[in-house]
Amino acid sequence: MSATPHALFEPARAGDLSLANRIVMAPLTRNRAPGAIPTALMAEYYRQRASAGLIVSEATAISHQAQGYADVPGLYGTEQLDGWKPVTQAVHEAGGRIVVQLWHVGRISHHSLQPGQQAPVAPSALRAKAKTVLLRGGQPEFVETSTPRALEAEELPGLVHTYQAAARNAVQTCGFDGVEIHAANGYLLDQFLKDGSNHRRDDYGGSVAKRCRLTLEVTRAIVDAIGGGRTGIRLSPVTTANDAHDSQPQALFEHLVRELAPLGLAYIHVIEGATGGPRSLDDRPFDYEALRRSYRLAGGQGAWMVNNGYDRALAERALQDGADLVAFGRPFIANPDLVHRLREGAPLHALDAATLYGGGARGYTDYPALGG
Ligand code: 8OZ
Repeated sequence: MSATPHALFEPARAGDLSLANRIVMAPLTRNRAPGAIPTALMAEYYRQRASAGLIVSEATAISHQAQGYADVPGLYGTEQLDGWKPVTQAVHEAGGRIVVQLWHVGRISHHSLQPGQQAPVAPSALRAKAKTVLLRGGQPEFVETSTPRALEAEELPGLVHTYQAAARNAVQTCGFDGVEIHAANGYLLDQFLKDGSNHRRDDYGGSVAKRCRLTLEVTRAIVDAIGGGRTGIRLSPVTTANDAHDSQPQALFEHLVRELAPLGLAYIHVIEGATGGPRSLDDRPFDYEALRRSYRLAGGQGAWMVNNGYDRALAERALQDGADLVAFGRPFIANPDLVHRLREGAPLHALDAATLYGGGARGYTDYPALGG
């Protein structure tokens, strides 16, 4: 399956989804949903970027407890569900595809964002050496995360059900083409996967198999509700984000993808290296090819989506080396027509870091398309 140099711009499949090209807009947190309700401005933002083969929405909280940042959207209240409808409609009208990223932050939260101002939840009561973002007078403010409480084993079936309900609502009510399970970047599922954050002694901690259990239960429940062909998952084996750490990531993630293989997922989305940072880390080596091989040898047929610091040349090489889809993050912020620009070899606009998190149209929907 050797890809041609132009494969990036050719149609592809990811499970049930037919994509116009192999360029994916990665999930990007933008904090522009006051009250967790998606806005008309968000519909415009995503519509502008609909020439991506697939858009993965910004991380979206599956419950109030899942919230960890100011003004990020949710998928649990009627107004939130209604707010997403114009977003998916806008992307579809522009010929695009969009899945929603299902998010529970776990311990990466602040008690002021939690129901009843309570402690955030986590596999174990270990505070992350990490910050979250509150908004003060509309300006982002970085604050230390709060100390979490450990989830009781009896709470976990309800949590799985919450993920499942969000997935069902996403597809049936909001019109999303599918969902991406956020199991990366040091959030709840990644906290359960990795032994730096999971010190449990029950069936959800200890061995690799037990630490994978919650992520697999969530994935199976979602597959039961909406089908594997509409379900993707995002993993970050060695990211440094949010104090994530595991002593043996290769064994952990190879086990996980082998267990995911029979579920018929649309895609596996892998962040290579440190999220938004270096693609390889001397002190956290990882063999991504071996990971993909483990998945394929176990019968996994989902699209293999790679992410982190890609440009066109690197993306084409990745496709030749066996990846199916390439996710671009920050370049999509300042270049709504990124697909066109990559195809033409046109220069890319630089993003304005000051308008990344929070605010309105400035630095959000006012980046120009070429000739537009
Ligand atoms: C940047 C700021 C806040 C959240 C992630 C959802 O890293 C995020 C995120 C990124 O996955």
